[in-house]
Parts: sequence; C-alpha cells; structure tokens
Amino acid sequence: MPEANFDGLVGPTHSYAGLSYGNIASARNQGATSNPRAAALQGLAKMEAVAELGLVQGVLPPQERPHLPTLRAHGFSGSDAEVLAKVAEADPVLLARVSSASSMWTANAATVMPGSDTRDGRTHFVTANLRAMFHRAIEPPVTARVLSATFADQTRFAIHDALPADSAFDFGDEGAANHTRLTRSAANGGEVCGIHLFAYGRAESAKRVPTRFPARQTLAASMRVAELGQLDLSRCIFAQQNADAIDAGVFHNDVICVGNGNMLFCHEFAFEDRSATHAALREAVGESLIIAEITNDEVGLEDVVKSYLFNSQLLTVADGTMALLCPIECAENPRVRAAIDRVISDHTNPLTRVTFLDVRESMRNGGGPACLRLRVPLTELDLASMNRAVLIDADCLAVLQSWVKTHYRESLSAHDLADPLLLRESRDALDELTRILKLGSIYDFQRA
Ligand code: SUG
Repeated sequence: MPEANFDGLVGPTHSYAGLSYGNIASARNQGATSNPRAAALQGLAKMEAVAELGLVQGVLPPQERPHLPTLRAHGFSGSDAEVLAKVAEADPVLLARVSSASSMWTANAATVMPGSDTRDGRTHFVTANLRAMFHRAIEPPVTARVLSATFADQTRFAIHDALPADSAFDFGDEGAANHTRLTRSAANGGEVCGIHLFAYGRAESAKRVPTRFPARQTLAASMRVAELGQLDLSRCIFAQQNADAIDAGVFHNDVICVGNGNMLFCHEFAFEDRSATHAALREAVGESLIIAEITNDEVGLEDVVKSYLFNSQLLTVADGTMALLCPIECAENPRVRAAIDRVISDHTNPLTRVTFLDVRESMRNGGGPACLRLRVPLTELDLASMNRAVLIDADCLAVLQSWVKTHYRESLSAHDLADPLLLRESRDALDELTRILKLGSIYDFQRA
C-alpha cells in the first residue's frame, strides 16, 4: 500500500509572532492578525483533497498552548490567569513562544524509517528535538506521546525520544523536513525498500556554511537518527544543504526539494555539492531514478521561497502516476506555474497532474503543504494495528470541521494570547479532541 500522510491539525492559538529567524514568511508577517478557524479548516480541506486521491490520510492533534508548564518553569507563579498576566507584562515574546501552534508542521515531528528498511523490521520514529527555535524546542515530549498513542503496537513501531538538545552534542534535528526516502519505482509504501537521503545544514567538516541565517539540521544529528532508526548505512546518503539557499530563506530542505518513489523534484541549489549528491543518489537508487531539476534561471531562489514550489506534496496515486499538490501561491506566480507545466508535460517523469490548494494561513508562517504532513510508509498490517480513529474519512472530517467551528476563534492577535478564556477554550477543545481521536491523556493539563 502507498505511504500514508499524517497532517498536523492547526491549533486554536495559531498566530503570527515572527518567531523563526531565517524563515522569511514568519518574519514578514510578524504582528499580523491570524484566523485560527480558517487555518484549521484549510488544513482539513487539504487532508480531504489527499484522501480523495485515494491515499490514506491521518491527523495528529495540536499541542496545548499557551504552555503553562513552560512559563512556570521560567519562574512565573500564581493561578493560570495570573501567570498569563505576568508574562504578558514582563515578556510578551516568551508568551508568544509558548503560545505558538507550530506543532501543526508535522514534517518536523519526527524522522520516519519504515520496517522494510530497518534491522528489526519495525517502523522507527525518531522525535525531532527542534532545538534551533525555542518555541519549537518545547514540542518533542508531547510529540512523542502523540506518536506513541497513534502507533502504540511496540511489536511493529518504535517511538524514540528526541536527541539530547544540550550543547554537549551537536544534535540539531528537524525531523522529516530534512529527510527524503526514495525507492526504485513509484511504489513508496512500507513493503518496498528505500534509500534515505538526509540533508543537513551544518557539520564540522563543512567547507562552507550559511552566514546570514541559522542552519538548523546538523550532520551529527542526521547520523544519529539513522543509527537509532536501525538503517543500513550503505542505504543512507548524507548531503549538505546549499549554504546560499539557507541564506535565501530555505531553512529546511523540504523548501527546495521533494522526493517520492523514484522521483526527486528539486532546485539546482538544493545541495552544496549538486553533482556528488545526484551521483550518490543515482548509484544508490539505480537507473530508474528520475531527477526533475529546476534551474535558477527558470525559477530563482526568491520565487522558490515565496511560492514554496518544492514544499508541495508529490504523491503516488492508484494508477502508479504521481500528482503534485502545490500551494495556491505557485499558480499565482507565472514563472513557477510555467515550470510546473514544463515538468508535467515532460513524459520522461511520472508526474501527470497538479492541484493547487489554499493553505495561506500556514504559508504566512512559512509552512506549506509538505510542512503540514508527516509521511509514514505503512504495510496493511501496520495500518490494521495502529489507532484508526486518527484516520480521515467523510465522517471523521465532518466531526473535525464541526469541532473547529465550535471551538476556534476567527481572529487572534498578540494581546489575545494573555486572555485566560483563550486558554480555557483551547483546553476544552483539546480535551474533546483526544476523545474523538481516542488518544487518551496526552496533554499536561490532562495529567496534572
Ligand atoms: O519552524 N514556522 C515554522 C515553519 C515550519 C515549516 N516546516 C517545514 N519546512 N517542514 C518554523 O520555522 C513560525 C511561527 C511564528 O513566527 O509565529 C514558525 O514556527
């Protein structure tokens, strides 16, 4: 069976706080008013579109935000309302950080290595530590709980905690956003063997590193992830992200490259050493590998980052061809649109169609369609053994849409984050959601 996609549901505190240095959309929209309800409904519409293509689509819940335990650990005390009032006064940036709905971008939840590729035959999830950004570094413990509640059968799935984030190790890990699994054909599920491409931004051995923006993923982390995932290292390729691309706003590799089955769709400046990376991939995957590359003349880095062309989902559909699910911004940019049309009309690759989707609320924070989903190659037995309440069908979709409409606000700005009612609304919503998705008590407020 083809790989499944698990999208992060946008949380009730979705906001624009400009928290991610090096992520241009996040910086540009700092202070804008968000619409959490529209954001969540856009996300659900994307899930529906993928399910309609015949693919298995799941959902992962948002995290509890604002995260009061983090504020208390920072010395704020009193009732929840008092803590919120104090932090709003003393440190509004901290309040924004602990309120971010950033767990929606589940491409950063974990790196997934399916049982067909691992020594013990189990599917391994290594939770990402996300240590580069404070607001994201508080996600991993609950992410691990969510994954454990979703893929609970330990005979089939292994959920690893995040790599240590302290400075004793150079482990900056951003999960699947810097990892691509390729196979010899369009088949991409849990039955077929894969090649694992790990892209990193920084390493001790690197000759050139970005100078303007941070490189979030380190080689040391990628290697440790591959080891924990019990991969055969001869089937792993470690390639450095192009330093100029990171400095142009390509903070994750999935902003400039997407791979699926035997197709890699990428930009000329995806990798620091383009020809060595392509050669290593050809050698590992074999003759059937198709690299559809866009040159910088065709689409420059600025348009890559603005349109999120490569943050599209490249999906294998039932007839064995591939479909590209792009952000609507790609259709609005004539150069990008022309590049997509050119790749589709080139019959030497399996891509035959494109769909444009509106996920603008997420895009304004630098999160496109591919950021919003975690790919999990599953077998039929894996699928049968997992928590099926998180899988999207028409009924589940209707329940989630009405849940969003009941609980989410249509407008949120920075000063709303201190509103104790928002905290209450979010907790009520998440409490109900854990029952809908049969996840048990995953949140701190449910365990207190
Ligand atoms: O980590 N944006 C996220 C976007 C993540 C995109 N993920 C992938 N490319 N896979 C980030 O930079 C912005 C939040 C704010 O500014 O309010 C933010 O966290």
